[in-house]
Amino acid sequence: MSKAYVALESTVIAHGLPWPVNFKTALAMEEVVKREGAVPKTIGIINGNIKIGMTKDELKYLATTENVMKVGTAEIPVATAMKNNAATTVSATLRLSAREGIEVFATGGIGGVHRDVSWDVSQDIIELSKTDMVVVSAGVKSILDVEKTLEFLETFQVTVIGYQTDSFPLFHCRYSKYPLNITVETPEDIAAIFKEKRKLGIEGAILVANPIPEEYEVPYDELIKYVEMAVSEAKAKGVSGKGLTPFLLGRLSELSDGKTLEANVALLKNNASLAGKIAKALKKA
Ligand code: PSU
Ligand code: MN
Repeated sequence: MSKAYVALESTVIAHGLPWPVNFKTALAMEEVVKREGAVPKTIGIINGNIKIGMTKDELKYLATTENVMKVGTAEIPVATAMKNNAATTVSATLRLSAREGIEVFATGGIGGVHRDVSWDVSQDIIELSKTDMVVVSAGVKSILDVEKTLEFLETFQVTVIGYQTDSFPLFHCRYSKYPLNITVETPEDIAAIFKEKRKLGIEGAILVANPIPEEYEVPYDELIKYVEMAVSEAKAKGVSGKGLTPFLLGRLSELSDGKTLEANVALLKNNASLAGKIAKALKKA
């Protein structure tokens, strides 16, 4: 591929953010990527058709339509065969965009190991271990069991790199008590590491952990209080499976009076910006 492309996912639009913030953020992320001189491609499935890049109307359709499936890689063929509308998670977006030769992808935070449930581990991690891509995230969502998620990433040989930080960022806040082994300072360094990984035939993604801009972060202690409340509510209500992450993100926003929602939008744009820079750097060297 000759242009510097950046893939964007659609689960955050259909299930991660409320209307109209979802639609506005989808457009804003594309704008940010363009401003960096790269080309955004938001991935989704409409009436069974895989979209690599969506029109404004298609983005609006996914942002407003009821009964949009949330698909990981495992459910992609179901959505296409059944002619469904589907939003792609990190795993599905990785798989579909890599097929098109795209090398950089911006999301908010990857899925991982959930807290306080017997077993809920996202497909995202397995896909990251298999598919070549630079994935820019603001770390792991604060609603997850961060320690277990980091260990899973390690087990599955995902290269995790902090961007200008040596502490693993927690999505809504910049720091956690978990240190990172690897830190880089520039988009060019990330591009160089990705190229080397490809050259050596080491498959899988590089997960770039990019902390939320300081002015938007929610203080750790406050955040954890909301997370614990939301997780225990989910447990009491029996929320599980694909509905769990959207439920928790929604409750955090209510409990924090919209602070976590504002933070989520800010980190998404910040990740789109870094992804654009990395995509450009990959084309230069
Ligand atoms: N980033 C956000 N909001 C989101 C997500 C990422 O800012 O909603 C989505 C991604 O699509 C990710 C999914 O793959 O959350 C994780 O879902 P689960 O925990 O069910 O695997
Ligand atoms: Mn899950």
